[in-house]
Amino acid sequence: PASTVLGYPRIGPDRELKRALEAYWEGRSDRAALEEVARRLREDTWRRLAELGLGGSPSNTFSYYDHVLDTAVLLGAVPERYRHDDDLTAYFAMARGAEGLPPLRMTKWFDTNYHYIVPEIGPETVFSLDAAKPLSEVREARALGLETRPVLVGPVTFLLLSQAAAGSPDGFAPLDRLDDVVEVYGRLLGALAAEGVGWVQLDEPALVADRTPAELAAVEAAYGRLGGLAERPALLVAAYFGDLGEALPVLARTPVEAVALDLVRGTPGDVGLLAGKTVVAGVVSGRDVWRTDRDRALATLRAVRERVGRVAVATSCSLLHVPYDVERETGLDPALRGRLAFAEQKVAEVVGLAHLLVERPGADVPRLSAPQARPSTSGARVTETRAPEGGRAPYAVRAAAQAERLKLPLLPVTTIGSFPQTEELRRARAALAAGEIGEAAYEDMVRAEIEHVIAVQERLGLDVLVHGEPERNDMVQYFAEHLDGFAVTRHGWVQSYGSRCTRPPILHGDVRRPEPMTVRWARYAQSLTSRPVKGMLTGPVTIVAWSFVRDDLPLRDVVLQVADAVREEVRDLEEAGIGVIQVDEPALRELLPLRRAGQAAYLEWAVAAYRWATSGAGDHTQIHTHLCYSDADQILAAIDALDADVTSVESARSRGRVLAVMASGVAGGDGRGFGRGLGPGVYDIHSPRVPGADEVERLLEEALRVVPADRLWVNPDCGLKTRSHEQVEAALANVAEAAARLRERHTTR
Ligand code: THG
Ligand code: ZN
Repeated sequence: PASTVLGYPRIGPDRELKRALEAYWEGRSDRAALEEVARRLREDTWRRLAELGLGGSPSNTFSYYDHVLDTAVLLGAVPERYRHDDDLTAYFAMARGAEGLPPLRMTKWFDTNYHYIVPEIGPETVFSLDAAKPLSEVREARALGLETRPVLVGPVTFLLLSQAAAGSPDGFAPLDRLDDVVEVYGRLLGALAAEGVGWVQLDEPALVADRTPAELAAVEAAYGRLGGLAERPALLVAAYFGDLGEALPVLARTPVEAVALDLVRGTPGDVGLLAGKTVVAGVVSGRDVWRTDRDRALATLRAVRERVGRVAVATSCSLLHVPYDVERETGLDPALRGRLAFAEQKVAEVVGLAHLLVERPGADVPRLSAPQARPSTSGARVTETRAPEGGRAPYAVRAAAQAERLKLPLLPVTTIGSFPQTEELRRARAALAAGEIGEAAYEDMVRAEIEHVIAVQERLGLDVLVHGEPERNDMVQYFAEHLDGFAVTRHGWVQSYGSRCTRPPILHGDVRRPEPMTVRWARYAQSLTSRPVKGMLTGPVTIVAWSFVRDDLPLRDVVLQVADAVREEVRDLEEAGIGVIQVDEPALRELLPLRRAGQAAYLEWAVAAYRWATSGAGDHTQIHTHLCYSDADQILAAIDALDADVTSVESARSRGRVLAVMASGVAGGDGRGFGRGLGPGVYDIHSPRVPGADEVERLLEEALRVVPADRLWVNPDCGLKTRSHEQVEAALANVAEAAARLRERHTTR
């Protein structure tokens, strides 16, 4: 049977695209150079997939920035303000902004760590077909002797992920434009058919979340119409990241030729309804780095084949979310490496399973993993021995103890944790990793940076200081490097957005903290000042959300193991005399199940894990937390339930809303709302702009209308890592001045 993957990484095995993009953006190279790197990456991918023996290769999975943005361009949905004679200039303006022009919003692609650009669709948006990209990729592959299947975001998912353009009338939703959009997709299918394209893949992951009857009816109408076209390629609708559920019978009724199911996260369900179509069975996970259990995958494939007849073997979703090649990770423990599969290995698994499914005796079958013997686990360590309730004393008791110990002024000023990472430090860290400099030389630099950062904060008059995190590259990577049970990779880059990537650590065993992870630097920073220095930790949900996680334990148990390690770190920081400890949970919302049915249970254990991590702290230790969401209002009750003494929420884009909800009492559900400290961001660190003291003062006055003065904190809206030292110092000076002015007025009144 056929074998395929739903998509492939595009950043390049050595992040070639990242480098090419950044050179182009900085004016160090031209368009021709960027296009050549891109063309080479596509060629390498197609050739590699063919070499590995894959039956059907996708095309149009490449992107200069984001595939949702590409779809907007394909449909002519470029907002007026971004239009430009040069198409690439317009494209990058939407993605990154331009002089005086902010970019389109960016948000997470379902429950992954990939971020897409949110298209703007209004009642007046004029759609027009621009098929250049998919057509040229088809031709490019054909020139290499390869036929490909263009991949497109499907019309329903595209519109559901779009936002209503500013000025749209109340009640307008982008999905209202489905007929117009489907008309353009229809013309595209005609153009692809004329080009001789046999199959097209339309991605509809939005169908694995809860959908209304009206939305399902729209799906049926759209695919009925596309399926009814006389001139078109065969249609494969791909619905991944979960179960199709009630959308499966809907798709079954449409004339599409094939449906791709995610059989790793979802189940075959009513797959029999798809008899007569090809089922593209996603049995090799595109979301994790584990080798596929061959026997289980084969059993699933056979069961599906029995009910539908025609089956193709595939990945569960695009391989965009995994790194390229585990063979390059020569530094990994070979026993662990043997259990891992990155994109290349997953393609080989798909091909091997397709061979096995036809039981061709003696066929040259690439060796797939036997069911892996996992190291013995004591995974239930936390859960079996105690139900982590993690309650602290009532807030009033804690607040009194903390006030007595910390003696903070009204409207205390602090920052979120990181300070700018200097190029010098980044280079030193690389040199340390390469063995070019010694540990001692590196640590001297870290100490010097901490001294600098503490001195700056004292000079600016901040009240709760931070050490600036110069020793950390990425916060999750840092903790993974210091915890047992994690491995980190050298080349395992995964695209996060545009040119940005992370190397998700691999959580493969029981998590234990062999020794303190952050205490030394916190203690050093505290030794330099009489003001309180905040200890900085990452919360258990976030550490897990931004890693590849073992799949032999419930996620909840894994998170609780990490919570145990964080709890030990909190205790050691406290013992070292650190009076304020921030435990960030920016990814709390990220793991929220796509369907409502699972959300309450998730939030319950996620909050319990956080409380377990932090509740070992004494009353006199002040726990802070920080969350990075503009759409935090979805989970405000859960944020409240974290029970942190001080909560800062990134609110640059939705200040009013977040503040209102937090102060109104809706969050707590008990009429008291956030009855604890609250720090709405007053400096948008995502922009190079330095806010004036007057502006910050106005924002604080606004906040004071809903938050009592004795609970309001003054802080930027996120970490300062991506800004320059100059910008940060200028901005923080203004923030401190605004706080001082208000403090004056509030105490003399
Ligand atoms: N760390 C991790 N995951 C994350 C974030 C993070 N996921 C969500 C969000 N933050 C994603 N945002 C970013 C922001 C910046 C970068 C990556 C993801 C980034 N990466 C560097 C790059 O691509 O050049 C490489 C960083 C490194 O050297 O480790 O700038 O903060 N885990
Ligand atoms: Zn943040």
